[in-house]
Amino acid sequence: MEYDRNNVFARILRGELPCKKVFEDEHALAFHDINPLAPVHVLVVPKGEYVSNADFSARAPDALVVGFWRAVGTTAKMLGLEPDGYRLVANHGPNGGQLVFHFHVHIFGGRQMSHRMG
Ligand code: DGP
Repeated sequence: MEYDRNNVFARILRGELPCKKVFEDEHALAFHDINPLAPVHVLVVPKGEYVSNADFSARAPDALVVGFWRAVGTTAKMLGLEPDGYRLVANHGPNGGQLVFHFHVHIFGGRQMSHRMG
């Protein structure tokens, strides 16, 4: 699938749409999900045009891959989720339930997660 430059996360990254920002650096932006599924539900998106994890892991420069995952860890820590733990999810394609086609990782926290997966 080709990257759509007008997807909502691209527009948030360009500042065209508002978001409740948690963390930002040169590699990533983290903000609260508009439709939270847990007491804490934050999305981390890399800065760059990547449709999915397959696209990101294949094409992103090494520094961006490392910087992105560091930003995920920093964001979880800033949210105070470290001691009790949290869940990371990345939906990929139709079977994964991906709705926004700009690669992102969900951070869920603030309660015991109820399913092992799926
Ligand atoms: P998915 O692509 O299935 O991993 O989920 C996309 C998530 O993005 C979904 O939980 C809702 C969230 N979302 C969609 N539009 C917006 C938006 O405009 N702002 C924010 N903050 N979140 C959004």
